[in-house]
Amino acid sequence: AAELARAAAELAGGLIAPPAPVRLGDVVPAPEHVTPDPAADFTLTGDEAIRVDPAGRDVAEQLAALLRPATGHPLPVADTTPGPDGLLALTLSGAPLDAGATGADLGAASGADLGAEGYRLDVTANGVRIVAATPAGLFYGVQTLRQLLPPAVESRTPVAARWTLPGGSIVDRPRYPYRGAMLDVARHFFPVSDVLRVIDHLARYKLNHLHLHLTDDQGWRIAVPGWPRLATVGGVGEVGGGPGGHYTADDYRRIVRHAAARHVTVVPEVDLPGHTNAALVAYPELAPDRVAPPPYTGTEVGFSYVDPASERTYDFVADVLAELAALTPGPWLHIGGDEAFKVKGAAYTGFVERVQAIVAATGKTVVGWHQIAPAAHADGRVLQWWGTTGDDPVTAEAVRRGARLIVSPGNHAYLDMKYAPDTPIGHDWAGLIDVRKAYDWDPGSHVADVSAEAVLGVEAPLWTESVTSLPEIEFLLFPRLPAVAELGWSPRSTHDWAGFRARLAGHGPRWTAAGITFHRAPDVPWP
Ligand code: TNX
Repeated sequence: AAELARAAAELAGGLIAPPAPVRLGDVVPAPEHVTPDPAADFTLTGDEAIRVDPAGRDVAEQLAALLRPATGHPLPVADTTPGPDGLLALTLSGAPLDAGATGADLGAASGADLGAEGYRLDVTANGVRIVAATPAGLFYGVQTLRQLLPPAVESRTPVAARWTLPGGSIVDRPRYPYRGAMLDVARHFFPVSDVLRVIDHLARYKLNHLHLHLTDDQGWRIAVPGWPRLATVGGVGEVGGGPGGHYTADDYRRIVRHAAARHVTVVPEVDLPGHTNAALVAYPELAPDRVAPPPYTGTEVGFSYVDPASERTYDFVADVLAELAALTPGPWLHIGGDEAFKVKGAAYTGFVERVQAIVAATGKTVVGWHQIAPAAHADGRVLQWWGTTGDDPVTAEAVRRGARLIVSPGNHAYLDMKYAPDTPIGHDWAGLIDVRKAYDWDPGSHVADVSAEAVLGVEAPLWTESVTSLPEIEFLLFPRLPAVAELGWSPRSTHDWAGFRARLAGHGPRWTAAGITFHRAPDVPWP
């Protein structure tokens, strides 16, 4: 039928246009307000320029770079001036909208109301306009615009298609300020190019934090001045005995720059005091017995630790965190703290409290896995909760003392869990996580006795004991990452499994066109 409609339209010289193939509400994460206007579909002619306020120029260039390959349109980027018909406009601030632009909610459209990350997108018969208070908001509007075009827009080579957008207005802003994913580059090492591609995947779904798990028993992946053997010795090897590797300061800066250009903040993690075998191989002076252990290529946890009773350990921690702070423009330093089974009681809390003070001295804010909860509160500190029961009195008590929470339930948000018993890679210690399980929970009320206001956001961690390549990363991310992204972005009122799986289904062809590997999960009605 679509084929026929297109043929008819062509015969009529474009006078009888078929409706847009995508509906305005078919966006993931679900927008806050969607007001379709089917009479206002807009089809790119190829003659459009992208007009933008100078401060939004980078976003306009990104939009052009997204659209040019598949459409073959030149899409020059020009400064904002009241343009001719058929324009794509990116507008910063709360400039008044065109009278009668479209439907409802004009009151919510000013830049100020949209907050730091919100946007308004209007598709009218005359063109497309995105309004936001910040470049980040424009960037998220562009991610939405991209989803309103046919899936072939994701092709990197020219496609003959009608590039029609559905008419109407979207007014949108995130539920949480922290929306993240974690990549474990320690159990298996991944080159910079893979990390950059993961950042692209995050940005597509409006996630704004990439947590890098940089160190573990199997490898130390970041160069540290004054401690060269961490990278050159500790960086060698990985689970299963592969070569491993590490990032130089320049590699790490490339990651940070690529992320920043997509409004993603990098959160570096150095896992302490446990998960440190690779550091001990490189510097046995940090080991409790001062003896270098053999390199570790297995998948057990909880056996290694740096000596919490040695001052040398704190020199090491201070140097490592100072380097990460210097390389990291974002506000967070993650100190791990999980599964340090051999550092107990006061030795553990005393260690964590000293490390929290070291982080504070760098000017950054400390994040740790929820095991650090029993340590004293530190200004602004954030706990990352990864339990599986939703009930954790020790974490709840730390929140009452002032901590905020990133919610990463092992049985909903862990991307390394298998989808089903026959999933070829992944774990099942926290259960099987199909798409519905990844989607059907509420970060705002998940952890008992933690108030909704204490929740900073959500994160989906990918541990990589069983993951060795970019296609395997993508297979575990898609389609569950968009599910967690929607929990982080969309208002709770939009939560609806039936609606979500239908919207998500439309993304399969987008991933195929973009060359992204994904799991054809049976609980999603793929076209
Ligand atoms: C637990 S969750 C870990 C990791 C493992 C993961 C495997 C957490 C903070 N620690 O060390 O990689 O399980 O799923």
